[in-house]
This record gives sequence, C-alpha cells and structure tokens, in this order.
Amino acid sequence: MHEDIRHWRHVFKLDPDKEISDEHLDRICTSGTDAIVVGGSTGVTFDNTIDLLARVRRYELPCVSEISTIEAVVPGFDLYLIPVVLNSRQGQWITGRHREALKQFGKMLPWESLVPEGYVVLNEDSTVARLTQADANLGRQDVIACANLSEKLFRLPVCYLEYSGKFGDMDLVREVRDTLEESQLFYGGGIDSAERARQALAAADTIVVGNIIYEDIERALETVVDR
Ligand code: 1GP
Repeated sequence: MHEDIRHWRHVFKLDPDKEISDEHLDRICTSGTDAIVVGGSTGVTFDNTIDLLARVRRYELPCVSEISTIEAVVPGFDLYLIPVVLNSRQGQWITGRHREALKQFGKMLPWESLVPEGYVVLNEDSTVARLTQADANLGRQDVIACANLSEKLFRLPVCYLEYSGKFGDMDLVREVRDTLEESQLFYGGGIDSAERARQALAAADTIVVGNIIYEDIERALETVVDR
C-alpha cells in the first residue's frame, strides 16, 4: 500500500467536519480520483471520522487518514499520513503531539501504515497556518530549504506544499519538485478548475483537492483531468 502512494496523481481531501450528501460522495468516489484523504484542521473527532470512513469504505478506492488530532485516530484506514509542520513556530506541531501519540499508542501502532509528511504551510491566512502558528511568509530560498529539510535531513517520504484555500506559485512548486530527488511532492491549495488542476499536475507529483468539493461539486469533479 505504501508504494501505491507513488502512483497517486490526484486525491480528494474530505473534511469530517463538513457535510456531504450521499450523492456527492458517490460522485467523488467514482470520479476516477486515486484516493480519498480524510482530514481537516478543526472540528475533527473520532465520531465524524469513523462515520466518513464507513461511508467511503463502500467504494473500492484507497482511503487514508491524515491525522491532525490524537482524539481522531480511527483504526481501519489503509494508511495514516502524519503531518510534521516544518515551518511551525510551535514544537507541538513538529514533534510534540507526535510524542504524545506514541506514548499513548506506542505498542499498538501499525508502523508500516504510517507515512510522515514534511508539511510546509504557505498561505498565512489559512486555518492551518493560524492553528500551527506557521511562519508562512517564506521566500523562495526558505521554501527550497524546507524541502531539503524534509527530504535530505529528516528523510521524510512526502513533502507537502500546503497553500490551503489559495492557489500557489506554480513556478516555486515546480522548483521544489526539481530539488527533490527521492520524496514525493504533494501540492494542495485552491485547485478549483480543470485548468488549475492541469497546472498543478505539471508542477507537483500529487495534487490535493479540498474546499471546492463543498463549494461547487461540478467544478470539483472537473479537477480529475486526464493525467
Ligand atoms: C487542504 O491542501 C488541501 O489541506 C487542499 O486545499 O482546500 O484549498 O483545495 P483546498
């Protein structure tokens, strides 16, 4: 399963704290996307996460959890993405919460199902930037340095450029991908049309589409472009 991630080009990220009808969920899960990521910054609980997992499980595609809070760790996902927010000003988002989780779940953890992500939060107005107190106003060289931190120093398998809510600088995304040698580059933020999906796909390995699912389902579905 771990290796399957390498082939993912497009994923939808569903927020357990937001409502989605059965019809829209059906269209998302049968859209041709490569996987469903379940996660969000706020309001994520055990109950709303397990509920969404059960609904997505009716479909054949992989369903992975991106963990933002220890309370919402739910067994039964195919994989667990573990964000390490490299540009957070608060240690709890880099190792603190992770240490608590390891203390609590230590021996029960399915280590082979955990995929750490070197997160670089780049939209200072996003919920995730505020929550993690990220130093999001980074210049080009700082972003490249973060990518090197992620891959070369910490050897994380995934580097995630997170512009959540805003379409980012595709030249910079492409430059980061050209810098990375081993790790996979996830890009997320503001993909709300086929055109933007194509641009992001040309710059990153894997694109993540979130908000537009809840704003305009037709446009969300358009982001599943030929690739
Ligand atoms: C959020 O990167 C994802 O974690 C997707 O961003 O919600 O802006 O699509 P959007």
